[in-house]
Amino acid sequence: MPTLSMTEYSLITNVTSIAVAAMFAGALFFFFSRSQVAFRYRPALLITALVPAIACYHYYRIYDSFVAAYVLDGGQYVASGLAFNDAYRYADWILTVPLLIVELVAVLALEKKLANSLTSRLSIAALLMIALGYPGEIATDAAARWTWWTAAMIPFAYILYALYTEFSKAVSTQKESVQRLVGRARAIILLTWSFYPIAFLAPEFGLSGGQAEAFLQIGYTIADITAKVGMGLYIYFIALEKTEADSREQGNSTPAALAAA
Ligand SMILES: *C/C=C(C)/C=C/C=C(C)/C=C/C1=C(C)CCCC1(C)C
Repeated sequence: MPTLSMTEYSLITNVTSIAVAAMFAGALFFFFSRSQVAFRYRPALLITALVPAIACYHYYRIYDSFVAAYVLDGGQYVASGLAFNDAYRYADWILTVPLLIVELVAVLALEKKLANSLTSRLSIAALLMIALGYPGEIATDAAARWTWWTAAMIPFAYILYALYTEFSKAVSTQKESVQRLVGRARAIILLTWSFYPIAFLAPEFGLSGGQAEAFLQIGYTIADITAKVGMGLYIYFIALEKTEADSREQGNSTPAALAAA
């Protein structure tokens, strides 16, 4: 573990601590908002709640593991000898990244065959992407890091490609307001998910020591909050919008009828 300045250490611990709170709040919010949407969209919101719930647990472990890995020594934070367990992050991603795909497909209530095919192909690609990234994350030599990075970029490119081609076709039959919201949810995926492979390469671009550590930990954490809670909000908006549209089609207008539709 690289030596950290007081500022680097407190930035990392504060941001990971905020992540515990944000993930907890997101999980509660999405869980209880299920009652506002029609039955067919509730499984999507349940998954949307599970993602930050899983991440809340892992951020609690990340925070603890990080604090234990350092001791204050002469105005600086130096390695305590206890290892910081980076695997919590990857354990979290391997569960939550496929679930993020599942929630996005589920909320669209697409035709079953298409939904199953999109979900299975994209979540397998997500699993592969994380599994191939991990050996690179823990490797110390540049050649190994670049090799695993390149391997993980293939399923990553496939996911983005499918989201911008097949997925567009799949949502083209939906209401315009829904298409717009789906477009924003997809933009969140493109922007936040692209941050990870870039941050991963920070050491290759000359960042080192405490600076690289702070950049990576803070960057991953902010991207995680946006990709899970920020994206979750769009899933919630899509579910609300579709509930309203479905119910208008059926001629209902009271809020109770909307939620029961
Ligand atoms: C909530 C957590 C999310 C959305 C995590 C997403 C992670 C990625 C998109 C990671 C991608 C990577 C590559 C494309 C190559 C290098 C290795 C990774 C795993 C950092």
